[in-house]
Amino acid sequence: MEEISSVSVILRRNIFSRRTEKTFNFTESAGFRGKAVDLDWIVFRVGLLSVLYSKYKKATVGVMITASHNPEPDNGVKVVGPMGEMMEGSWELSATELINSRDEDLELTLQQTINNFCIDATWPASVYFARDTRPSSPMLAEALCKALEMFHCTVKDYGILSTPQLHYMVRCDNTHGSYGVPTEAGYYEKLSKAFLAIMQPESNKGQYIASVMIDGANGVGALKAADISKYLKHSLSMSIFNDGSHGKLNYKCGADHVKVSQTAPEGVPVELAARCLSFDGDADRVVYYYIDEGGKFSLLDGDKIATLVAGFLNEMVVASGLNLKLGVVQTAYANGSSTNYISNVLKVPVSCVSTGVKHLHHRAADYDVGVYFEANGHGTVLFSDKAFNMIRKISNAESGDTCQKEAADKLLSFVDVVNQTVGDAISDMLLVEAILHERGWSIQQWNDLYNDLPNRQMKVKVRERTVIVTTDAERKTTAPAGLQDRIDEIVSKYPVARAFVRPSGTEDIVRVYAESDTQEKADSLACKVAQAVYDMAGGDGDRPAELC
Ligand code: 16G
Ligand code: MG
Repeated sequence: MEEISSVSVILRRNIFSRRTEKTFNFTESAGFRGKAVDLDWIVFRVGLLSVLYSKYKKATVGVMITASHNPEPDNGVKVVGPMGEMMEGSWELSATELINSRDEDLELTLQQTINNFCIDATWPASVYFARDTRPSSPMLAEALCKALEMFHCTVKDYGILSTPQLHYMVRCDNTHGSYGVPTEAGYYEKLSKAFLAIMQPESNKGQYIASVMIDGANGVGALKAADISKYLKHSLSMSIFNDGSHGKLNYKCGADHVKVSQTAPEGVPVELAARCLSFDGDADRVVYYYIDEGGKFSLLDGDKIATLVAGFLNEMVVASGLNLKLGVVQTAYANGSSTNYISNVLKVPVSCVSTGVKHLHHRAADYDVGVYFEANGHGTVLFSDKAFNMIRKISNAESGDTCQKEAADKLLSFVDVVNQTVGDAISDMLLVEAILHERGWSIQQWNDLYNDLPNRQMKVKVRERTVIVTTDAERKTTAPAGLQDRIDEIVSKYPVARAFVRPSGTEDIVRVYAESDTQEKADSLACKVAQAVYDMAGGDGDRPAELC
């Protein structure tokens, strides 16, 4: 590929040359993240990577510039596969090598990637990209463009989009429109048409059917929620707060802040019993919450959404007379009560996989209807082609059971409300609202389905977090030696308790999760496990005891 030699020319001019000795890891879930000021050369290299990935896949791929829920000075970049999925696992090593190769070796590393993956270099690459609202994102988008320009590939710059919107665009292009139209209007029209078919606002004499208060995390989700609201007529009234007009991105607001702190965000005048929700910085996560009459804050996280969605869809599948395998996929962070509820009340199969969207997405694809959610609010539903075709057949049948046909018609609308490419705060919000409407439930009734076990998350700073090695979908550790026994011993002293630790994929820390029957016990358990990690895995800085 002769274009590869122009890469060296650029680097010789010291533009986008590697500026640090530090090694960057391609985290399997998040691509590359770091301080935005250090990232232009990384984004340039990810641009090169995306071109090769597109040639390898012989399809359009996407590049998203965002650091999601991380603070505003951070940024990041990730590659989106042709159907909106994460990049293949087999490419992670090459991605890491490409980013870490010295400038003088970059040409060779690119060539090796081409050889390793038997890439047809003549295939015309196609890369779609977008960015979130961070001030550093335009500068990084320029670095990306510089890489793409060298390869004469088809490039589409969508400007500012939510992460799931970009995933949607890429899939639309590769399915030649059958998934939807690859424009923002196409996205809003698809989702809103399906939502309106369920909500039928025309029957409500000009009154709003449902209303929500949205914390936009001062990010892209606030802008896009305002955009889609124009398509939703009187089906949903949205009051949007933290819209980026003054506050800082993700600062004391947003889905991650609310989930981790288990408190309402700043900037949202949470009203009694009102349905409130928070998006994260790139709008691929959503969590709900409300304040009850006793003034208590209740959080409805990804687990609550998963149970709501799985329970409803399961009933609809049965009502359509279809024999489809529906299952839920969670991670170790799923609250024990939710797993219990799914298995024992809904009687739906549930699997547990490692943290990170790609693991959940992959496992969900094993089901005809796969519902996956991380407790942090990231998730979606996958309908297999088989499921879609069977639902459509019942819906299109000229004769047959009218109740089954009605259920199938409705299910088809639900299929279109969902962004199946990846978790999508806006689409998930519409999904939840549609189900609550169908059920006639308030947020409190939804919350009352089961009670979460009190839980606590903590972070422990260690010298080298990779000394922690996990197994069994991160629920147990195999290294350092003795740590798991110590955790088991601690956990055994608490009632209905569970705890696990894992190295973060996005921060230089070890995460601790604990749950028990009271908040005090969950806090105390988390603290004891954190201390064990600190003592046995090379703690650095403040001992967790000081934080407890
Ligand atoms: C990333 C992942 C998210 C995961 C989180 C865990 C994607 C798109 N995002 O944000 O799924 O929950 O990392 O972060 O895969 P942690 O490893 O720092 O706990
Ligand atoms: Mg996100």
